[in-house]
Amino acid sequence: MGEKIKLFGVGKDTHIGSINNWINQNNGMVNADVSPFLTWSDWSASQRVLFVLDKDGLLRYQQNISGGINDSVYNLIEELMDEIENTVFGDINQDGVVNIVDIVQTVNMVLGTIPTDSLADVNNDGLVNIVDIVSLVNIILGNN
Ligand SMILES: [Ca+2]
Ligand SMILES: [Ca+2]
Repeated sequence: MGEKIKLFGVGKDTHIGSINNWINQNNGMVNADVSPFLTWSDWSASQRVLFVLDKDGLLRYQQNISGGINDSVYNLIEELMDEIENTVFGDINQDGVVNIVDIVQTVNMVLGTIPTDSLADVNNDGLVNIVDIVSLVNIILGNN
């Protein structure tokens, strides 16, 4: 499995000269949003806003941290890590077991008959395809 937590910053490219201020002298990953700052606009961002997304990419928290980071963020991050730990690898329909139903659901995603879910990207390559179906079969057969 990949990293549990990813942190990255987004700033306006017109302020790239202040990148040391963005990342506070560390090697944090940043993305410079170019004019007309569509990412910035899409997220209704302003300076120093922290967004926390869950493993499904859903926004779980948003706060301006100019005055510091609220303690509840740390609790939320622990909760989100627990959600990841409690996820059964290959359990596409999230019923707690990996079986033929998960394969059928993934086949339907590959065929385009149901929307793709990132859970079905079993080998974590960004695609849901036959390789993930093979990976599921191997999980069920205990060959992984
Ligand atoms: Ca399942
Ligand atoms: Ca995949």
